[in-house]
Amino acid sequence: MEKYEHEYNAEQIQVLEGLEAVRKRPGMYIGSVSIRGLHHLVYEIVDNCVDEALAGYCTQINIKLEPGNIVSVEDNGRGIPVDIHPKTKISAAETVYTKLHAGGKFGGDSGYKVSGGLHGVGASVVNALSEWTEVTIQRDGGIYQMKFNRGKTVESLTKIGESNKTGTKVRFLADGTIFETLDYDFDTLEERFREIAFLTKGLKIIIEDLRQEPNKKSEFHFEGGVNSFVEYLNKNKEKINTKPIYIEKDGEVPTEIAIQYTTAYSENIYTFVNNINTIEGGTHLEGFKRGLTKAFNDYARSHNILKEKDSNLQGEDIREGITAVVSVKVREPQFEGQTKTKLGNSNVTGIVSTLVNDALATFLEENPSVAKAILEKCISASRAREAARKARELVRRKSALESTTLPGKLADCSSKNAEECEIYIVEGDSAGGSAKQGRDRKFQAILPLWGKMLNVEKSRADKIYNNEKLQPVILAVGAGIGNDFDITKIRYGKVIIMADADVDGAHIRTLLLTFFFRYMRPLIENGNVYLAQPPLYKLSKKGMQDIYCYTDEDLENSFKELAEKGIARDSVSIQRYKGLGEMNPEQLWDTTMNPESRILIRVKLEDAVKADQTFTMLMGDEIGPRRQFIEENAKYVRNLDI
Ligand code: 28F
Repeated sequence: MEKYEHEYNAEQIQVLEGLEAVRKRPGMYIGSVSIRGLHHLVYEIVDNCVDEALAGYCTQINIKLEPGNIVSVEDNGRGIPVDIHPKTKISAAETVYTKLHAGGKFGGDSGYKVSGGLHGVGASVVNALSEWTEVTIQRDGGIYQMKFNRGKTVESLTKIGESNKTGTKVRFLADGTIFETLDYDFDTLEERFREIAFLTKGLKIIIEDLRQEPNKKSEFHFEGGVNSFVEYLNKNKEKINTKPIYIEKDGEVPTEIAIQYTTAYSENIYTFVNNINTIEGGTHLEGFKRGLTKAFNDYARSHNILKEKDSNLQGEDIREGITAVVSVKVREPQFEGQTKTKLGNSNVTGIVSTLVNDALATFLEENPSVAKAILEKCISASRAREAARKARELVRRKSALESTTLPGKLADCSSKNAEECEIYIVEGDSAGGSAKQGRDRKFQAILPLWGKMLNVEKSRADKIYNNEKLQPVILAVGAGIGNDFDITKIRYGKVIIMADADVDGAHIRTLLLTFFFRYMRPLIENGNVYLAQPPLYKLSKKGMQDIYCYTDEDLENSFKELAEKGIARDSVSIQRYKGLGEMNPEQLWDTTMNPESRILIRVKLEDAVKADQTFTMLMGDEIGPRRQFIEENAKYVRNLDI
């Protein structure tokens, strides 16, 4: 320990050790030191502003990305208290910035902290991981400021002026020796702040990117709260109830819910606890589903829509086509699950289900035409489910008769070790033929697709089971679909879509991705889905080894390299590949299938909200947005991140 630190009192030394721990193992506090961890710093600071908004004192947050990757966050709340703590002899504000978990300590009992990131570690962690931090507070008639370097106080809180306003402003430069990058992604931050604004009714959030010209600026302010969120999610869908059903209640577990049915078949329920997206669901989601199922069944019974002989509608029937946002505030949330995004607090289930049941019962009584429209859809969903069950059984029985569960067109691999196995899904028989001959049959299986295209956005499960194009895919992957999908049963570690680099290829790619997204989502979440990347060009010249180019940029670079070797552009012949079928088996192996030399793009699911919107738009009815998307994204297919 350095000498001067002995001059501080014991408590102070502990503080310094605390923040040293953060710098030693940053991943423990912010997850990682990648761009995700970097963004986490911003979220931690903004969360403190949101807490102040939830307490009822802050109406606006301004976030700026300044040149040099400095982040500035400002709120118009009460300002962090500046009075001196009698025990530590330092100001409350400095304590918040230098004491590990100061936020958490003030939480729970005092009830102050309800918002907060996954790690909920607060401002001191941001301070510890920043080259410098500067905090300016307006409060009690004054302007106060303090400064830190890598978590250590450089200037204690000092009054630097007078002011009759209140608020807190923090500027920091993340530590470049800790983070892999300091290059914040505006779109990612913007998306998160939009979400926070939806979840915090009335709060205005402004984010600006001043790092380059032209500057960017987005402003989010939703008086409708989660209602506006649901309208945003459904903006490209055809609605059944034009105005979302809104449920709100304060109390032990403050809850805000919006529900809107669409004519689509998928179920989109987004749940949040203290503004954190609980991707794995949990007790609040259970409560919501329970209340929803009960309210609709009770209404259907009492209005004789379900007759005495009819069995109850099942939850999944009632959730067909639903878009809902469920936001709860829980004082001491217990997060469980693989990614700690599943709410565990067991009292929440009953509270939410009672609220949803009561509120919906009232709503349905008061809005009989909406009730009727939704129930009609539920009933036809229930019939379709029954048909799907029969179709599924038929598929099972048929495959049992054929004594193999595998489709006839599949050229399977010899290995049975799913981890090393790959399946190439190929459109067209000629490309399928080349792929079959070119592959390494030990671990590579080929499934050529044929038959009529089905738009899964517009079809229910029974049609999908029976579709001649998708059925072989389901059987080959071997893990079922929908609620029955079981990722532990997949027969291949890599599911690779191989399609031409043209419009038809893009179509089949989109169709299959939509299918995987809607019916085998864990496959995407788990990172098992890939896109093969066939070359666009071949350069050849007598006596020179052929060069394959995968993009136009690749092509230009190759020409440059050749020029350096004294080979002129017009002395080489360029072949532009229009389809996979133009390649012979060896070429296909060398360029697209050989693990040593191929390029595979792994399909990631970073943001389910975005993916849902994209698929709805790409496969849905509205033509305008689709055309716009294709025009905007045509050039960027290489970085496909759904
Ligand atoms: C740009 C970042 O951090 N804003 C904050 C407050 C307001 C209070 C507070 C914060 C409670 C007991 C410490 C004020 N007056 N923006 C921010 N605004 N923290 S952080 O209190 C924190 C603890 O002492 C605040 C009365 N109660 C709370």
